[in-house]
Formats: sequence, structure tokens, C-alpha cells
Amino acid sequence: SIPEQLRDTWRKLSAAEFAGKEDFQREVVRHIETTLARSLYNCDDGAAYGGAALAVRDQLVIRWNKTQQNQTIRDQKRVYYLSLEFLMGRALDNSILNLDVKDMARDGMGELGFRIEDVISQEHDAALGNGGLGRLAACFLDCLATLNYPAWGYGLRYKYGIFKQEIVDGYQVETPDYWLDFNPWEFPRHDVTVDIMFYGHVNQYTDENGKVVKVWEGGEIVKAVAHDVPIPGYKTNTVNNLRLWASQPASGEFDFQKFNSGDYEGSIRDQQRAETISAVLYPNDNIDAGKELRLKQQYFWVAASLHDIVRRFKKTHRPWSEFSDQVAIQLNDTHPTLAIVELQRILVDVETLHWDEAWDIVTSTFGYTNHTVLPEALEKWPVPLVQHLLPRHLQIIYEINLYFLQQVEKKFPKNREMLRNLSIIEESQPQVIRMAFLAIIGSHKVNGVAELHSDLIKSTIFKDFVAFYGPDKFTNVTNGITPRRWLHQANPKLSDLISSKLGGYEFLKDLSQLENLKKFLNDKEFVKDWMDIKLANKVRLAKYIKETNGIAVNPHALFDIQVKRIHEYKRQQMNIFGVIYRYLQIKEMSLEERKNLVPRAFIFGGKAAPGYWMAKTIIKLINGVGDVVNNDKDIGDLLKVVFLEDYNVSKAEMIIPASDISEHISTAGTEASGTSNMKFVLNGGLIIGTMDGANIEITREIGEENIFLFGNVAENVEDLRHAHRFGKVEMDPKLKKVCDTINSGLFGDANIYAGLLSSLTTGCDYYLVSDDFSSYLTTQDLVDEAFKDKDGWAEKSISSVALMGFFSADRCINEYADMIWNVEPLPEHK
Ligand code: 9GP
Repeated sequence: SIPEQLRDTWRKLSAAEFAGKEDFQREVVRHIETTLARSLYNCDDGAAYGGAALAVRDQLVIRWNKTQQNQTIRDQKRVYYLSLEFLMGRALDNSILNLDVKDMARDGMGELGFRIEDVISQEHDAALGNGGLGRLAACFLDCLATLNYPAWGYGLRYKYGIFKQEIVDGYQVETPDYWLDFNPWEFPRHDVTVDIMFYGHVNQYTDENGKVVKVWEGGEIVKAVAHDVPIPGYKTNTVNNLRLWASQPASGEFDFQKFNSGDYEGSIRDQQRAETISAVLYPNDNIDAGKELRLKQQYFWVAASLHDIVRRFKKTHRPWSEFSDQVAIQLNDTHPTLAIVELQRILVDVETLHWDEAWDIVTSTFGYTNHTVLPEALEKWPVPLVQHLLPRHLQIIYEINLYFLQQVEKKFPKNREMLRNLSIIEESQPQVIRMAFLAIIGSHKVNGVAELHSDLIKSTIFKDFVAFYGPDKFTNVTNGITPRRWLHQANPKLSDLISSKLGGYEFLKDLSQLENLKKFLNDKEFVKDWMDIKLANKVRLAKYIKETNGIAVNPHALFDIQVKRIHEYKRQQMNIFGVIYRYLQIKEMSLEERKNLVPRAFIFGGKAAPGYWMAKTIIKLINGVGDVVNNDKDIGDLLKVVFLEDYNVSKAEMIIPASDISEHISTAGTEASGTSNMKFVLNGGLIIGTMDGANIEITREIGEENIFLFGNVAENVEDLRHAHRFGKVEMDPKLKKVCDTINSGLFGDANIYAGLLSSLTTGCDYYLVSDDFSSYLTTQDLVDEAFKDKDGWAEKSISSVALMGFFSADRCINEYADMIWNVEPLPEHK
């Protein structure tokens, strides 16, 4: 660091925060003219975005540096959130909002000739995630900073985020998302690197004290390079860090010997091999990819992160026994579970701690969040693969398992079934490692993400662990969302209206204040403003649909939206079957009868995993139905079907505020929580849903009168499936009618949909569409009736928003901090 006597000079020259609009503008112009080498003669929206982003980013960096310094000096316990996905979306708008400089940015850019909305929309989404899990991680980062917790996120810097979805001839087509062409939000730290080893073998030596030491050596080395992203909190000086690792070859760029001998391809092969590790995000949501490269990604990322965390801890010169007083590591799903093994390896093999002492440190450091009960999403790695890639880790896993099973044997003597049920190793062909089991055994707390889900994991997939540990190790933290992005940023007009009634924007930091909105339920002007804002948001979406899909949607129609990953358990197929039924009904109606109908626009969006054929068929069916319905002159505005291409975070910010009703209709017991349900309600939309995930708690908070619930409950699901397996379920006649229509070829070659339809019959209807279809349709009729009563609808909308305080992710973070991490916020620096 700089010698004491020179520090005054340094301080005088230190970068300063903007004093006002002119400072901001000066920085924008400076960046456009120098960093980007453009001028006022050739500055387009893209360059204006670049200038604005760099100017705002610099402000974040000033606070970021101070925050990091403050955290180092205070030396309090920190949280490390390990997530393979961070679905961040855009940063400029969010940074402007969190710095509370929106007006300045709007006026400042306006005077330079640019509309702030156009500038903001130039930014490429940071789409380093698939869906709910990655977006939750992004919301949590926002809240950790907003609440001034000393916290870091650790993830992978994928060169390609989630693919871009194009719809061609009704089918999903994937194209790469090269999001890094211009990314001012990251800082490569070429001086912060970690060498990561794969493969190799384990040798055993006896040291001078006669102790047997195991050494993992002879493997292939890849270098992890840190890329840091500043994460600002809302109206606080705290700016936390998200560290993303990129893979590079350990030994230089390319092999000169090969190059000199004319083997040009060979000379860069190693480089490509190394860079492949952080090249792509696996585009699977709730499906285990099971590929060697995925396991490599996981180890690469957790090993680099742990090395970094341990390095930081060692700088404090504390004894190892204090490690978990300084460090809390949260495992976001099982993807980072190898971190448990890696920390044990570091402590035992490198730091030479006794096994038991090391294991105590490990288990008091980690917490594990489970996000799914779906069997196809629970990670299991084949033993031979782990043996090959990480031989020392496999030995450690076996040892962890051995000691654990000894405890099990003590508690349940001679109970072979219990040993089999609880073993980390599943005795299949080949044997596999049950990562969730390893995560439970290596953590001090395990949490689910909504009440029903947390109960279900205790009574189903982890029930034997509850028998072993007792119930206290398991807890619930119901998910939440950040109201900054999902209300203030996505729906500024609504946020402004709320603030005008609540006397400011404090509610964005304390969402329970929304409750005061109830006082205005009878305020006619307020109610009108509320509904006018909804209409304006619908007009904006209708305009977008017209531009992108060429479909004219009447903004006064009921907007019925289902946007999320396409998955059979989320049941977009049931939604589109319902649309088909509605279409058939309308066709049969007289003109007089049609006069009573509420016009509806069904709007879908979401990506299917590229290898998930059934999900892709559902997309094709939605588009097939849209082609017929939207072009049927006899139907007009009464029914429209839209599939919005390439759903992502920034599109969600436009779509969600425009919804009247949104669909959260998963088979009961399958959706761990859902978080878009919360976003829709917070934006004044009502929901139709099953008794699943967080829908249940939303109902508890906002009241049954404000939500449209239908369908079977989780307790019945197993019996119903059983009945299907034994052929005891007759297909609902309405659903049969729908299937017959699809089979007639009305929506394109019936063969395309054969698999989807047979999943309902010969496939035993695993997701119970036929069991819920009838009550789904009846409930949709109730939605229509309710929508006709404009005042009643407005009342439901406002009173629901008023009761959404519980779903702020600030509440979640405080619960994690209190129940799992035992960390305190840090007073923010000046
Ligand atoms: O499917 C769950 C979703 O319901 C939940 O809201 C989200 C965040 O907790 O996690 C999803 N799970 C996964 O993506 C895979 O475990």
C-alpha cells in the first residue's frame, strides 16, 4: 500500500462520487469519447448505453472498493453464496435505481439527446441461469447488499449464457447467446487465479512423524481466473462482490513447440480444452445433465471458490477452530456439494488437521438449500466417473460415508435397510453418489424453499435423515423476490403511485408497509389510477406483441399469462388444452351468447431444455393452436394465443406488470416454490393456481377470496398416480374432445403431438392433467365472471398487493442470516 506520507496526495486525487447531473454527463461524454472512441457525430443508442453504463459503473466501483475495505477492517463473519447460476438480467437500470439517481440519469441523458429507456434497452441480459433457481440467487445478492450483509456470491463466468430461443415454423430453435461482446460490469482479476487439478492419482507417504499422508498428484491443471461484478444495494453505500471464475490453460496461451512444428491446431488444443470448462451454461432446468463436463464445471468452481475463501481466512491468522465463526457457505442446490469434500481435503491433506476436527469445521460451515423433489433433477454422479476425475475426493466421500454409517449403525443397530437408505453411495450399476445425501451430511442446516416443499422433503426424499438427525436439522425459508427490481424497476408507475400514498419509497425496503394501501380501497381516484396503470402496461405489451409476433391483441382483453420454463410438471400442456376447449366452445356459440364472453389473450413464454422433446412438442402445439385461432376471423378479439420468443429477465420486467391473471398450475407437490407467482401478484395481477409451492403461502397471506385455486392436493397425488397405473381413470370427456381435435390434424400433423397425447393415456398421465382438467376449466370460468366485475377485480388486485409484504426476499435473507448463517449486517461505510 501507499506510504503514509503520500496518502494525502492520493486522497485528494481519489475518484469522487457525482455531485450532480453535470458530473454524470461529463463522465458519460468522457467515456463515449475516450473509452469508446466515438463522438457526437457517431454516437448511437448503443454507444450512449456504453457511456452511461461506464459512468454509472464507476460510481459503483468507488463504493465497492470502500465496502470491501470496510469488510476487511471490520473482519466480521461473511456469507458466501455458492450458485452455479446467477440470472442477473440487466445491470444499468438496476444500478441507477439502487444508486437512486434515476431522475438525474433521465434528465442528463435527455439533454445529451437520448431517451433513458432506449439507452437501457441496449443492454444484453446477463443470462447466467435457467430459471427460478438462478433468479433467486440474483434476488438474494440484491438483498444481501441492501441489508448490508458482508457477503460474496461465487459462480462461473460462462462465455455463453442460456441459449437464445427462436421460433421457426412453430418449433424452438436454439442459437448461442454471446453476451460478453461488451460487458462493462465485470472486472477481470488476472492477478487472482487458482490452479485447479483434475484426474491424476493418489499416493501415500509416511511423513517424519510416522503419519500416513495422502497426496493427490500428477493430474491436469487448469487455471481459474476471477472476474468480479459489483452488486449494489438499494439506497446504501454497500456494494458487494460477485466473483465469477473463468477457465484458462495453466501454461500460457498455446504450445509453441507444436506451433513451430506446424501443428497449428494442436498448438491451441489445450487452450480450447481448458476454456471449454466455463464455456457454456447447461441449459437444463430441473433436469440433471449428468455429463463429465458438468462435473468438471462443478469442481472447478467450488475448488477455486474455496481456495479463495481459505486464502482470505488465513490472512486473519486465526486458528482453524474459528473458521466457521468467520465463514458461512450456502450451497444453492446440490451443484456445489463437492465444496464439502474439497474443504475436508484442504483441511486434512493440506493443512494436516485431524479428520474429526476438520469434519467439525466443515459441518458447521455449510448450509444446504434443496430446491426440488423431482427425481430427474436430483444429482447422482457415477462412482467410476468421480474416481477418474477426482480420485482423492472419492476416497474422502467413502470415508465420510463410512463414519456416517457407523453412526447410523449405532442409532439403528442391525437395520440394513436404514444403512442402505442413508448411504451416500447408491448400490446401482454402476454405483452412484447421491449428492443430496452428501450435502445433508456435510451441512448443519438443510432448508426447503416453501412450507409445503420443506414438509415434503422431510416426509419423502429425506425422511430417513429426519429419523436419524431429528427434525431440527431441517428448516424452511420460503422464497422471496426483490421488490426493487420486481416492482420499482419493472413497474415504475405503480411504484410511484404506491409511494404517493405511503409517503415515499420506504416500502421498497420494508415491504410490510404495503399494508397501508388497504386504506385507499375506497378512494375512487386511487383505484382508477391503479387500473389505468395496469391498462398502460397492457398497451405496452400489446404493442410489443404486434411488433414481434404480428398479432393484434386488444389491450382490454383479459391478459392470461404463463411465462416460465416449459416443463411437463408446470403443465403448459394443460393450459393450451384449456385454450383449445375454449375455442371449440366459442365456435359452437351463437352471436348472442358470444356477447357475454370476456375476450382473452393467452400469452406464453419460456424455454425448453434443448434435449427435452416433450417440452418442445408443447411449444409447437401452442404455436399450432395460435396459428389457427389468431387467423380465425369468426373468433376475432375473443381469443388470441401468443408465444413470446426468448423469454428472459428483461422481458419478464415488461410482461409481468401487464398481466391480469397468471397461471401457476403445476401438479401439486412438484413445484418447490415458484417465484414468478410472487412477482405477478406484487404487480397487481391475480393468479390461478394449484395448491403447490408458494401458492399456498400466497393464499394464506392475501386470502382465498383473492386467488383462483383448483385441482387436487399433494396428499392425493400418489393415489391418483396409482389409479392411472392400474387403468382405473376414465379420461375427462372435455379433455377427450380436446385430444380428438388435436388428432384431427387441425393444429398441424397429428403425428407431431402423438407422444404428448399418449402421455395422458398409455403414459399413465404422470402429471395428472386429466384429474385436474375439469376443475381447471370451471375455475377459468370463475375468472371470467370475476373480471366482468371491474370494481371487484380492482379490489382484489389492490388488496393482494397490500398483503404481499411477506414475499420480499429481504425477509428471506434475514431468516437465513438468523437461522442458518449466524451473521450480522455491517454498519455501512461513509
Ligand atoms: O423448481 C424450483 C422452483 O420451484 C423454485 O422457485 C426455485 C428457487 O427455489 O428452484 C427451482 N428448482 C430448480 O431449478 C432445481 O432444483
